[in-house]
Amino acid sequence: MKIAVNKPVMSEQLQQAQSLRELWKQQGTLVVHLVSSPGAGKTSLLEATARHWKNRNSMAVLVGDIATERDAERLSPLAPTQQLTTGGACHLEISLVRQGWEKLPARHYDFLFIENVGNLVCPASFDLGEHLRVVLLSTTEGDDKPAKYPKMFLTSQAMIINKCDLLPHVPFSVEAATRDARLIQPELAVFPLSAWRNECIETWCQYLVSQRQQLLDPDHD
Ligand SMILES: Nc1nc2c(ncn2[C@@H]2O[C@H](COP(=O)(O)OP(=O)(O)OP(=O)(O)O)[C@@H](O)[C@H]2O)c(=O)[nH]1
Ligand SMILES: [Mg+2]
Repeated sequence: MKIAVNKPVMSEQLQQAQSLRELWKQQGTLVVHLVSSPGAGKTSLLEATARHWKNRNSMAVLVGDIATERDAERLSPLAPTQQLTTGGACHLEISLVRQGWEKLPARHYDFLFIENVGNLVCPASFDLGEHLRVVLLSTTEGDDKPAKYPKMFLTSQAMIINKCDLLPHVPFSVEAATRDARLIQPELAVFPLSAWRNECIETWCQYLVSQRQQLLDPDHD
């Protein structure tokens, strides 16, 4: 028996992600999904971003981890934060993101950050309703990672190269990592910085502001 399929079958998860993406846009929120291997500096980048903005832009954070609430404890003094504990799963899914978002104290933020579980593989396959996916690579991981984990770089719009304060001490070429990543994703915006030393955080924050402006007003220059 043949079954005629006249429209693409979209998974329930993808539909949920798309409708949340649209809702968040209508509310004026740019949703940024941060992915990286464990320890690349996702939470440190969010701490630096919140400190840079202080209260100039409102932001909230949903932070995913396999166990513990440690990242939420770090971020809560700086911004409304919900910890999403996956209980063993190596990535976040949209249902958990939605539950966390519903527990935030307010519905409207300029920026909502989702920090995924540290993992350069599985999170690449899950749409969390974000408008912008940002992959972090740190200088201690080796500049070969974009070529070895291409899907994460292919599905991202920006790449942070973190821990640049360590460049004098580690064999890492920003040029090689950027070249390999752009072979996979030519449109990738690249931000070398140091979250710990607070270096080049302003450039990253300006990029976020311009991305939000573009989302809300695509005709704006
Ligand atoms: N030297 C240096 N260390 C950094 C920098 N950013 C983060 N670190 C350190 O790297 C370690 C991991 O940073 P986190 O911000 O916890 O990294 P993460 O990606 O959130 O880690 P997971 O949530 O466990 O995946 C911490 O010891 C930070 O102090 C940086 O720019 N330079
Ligand atoms: Mg973290």
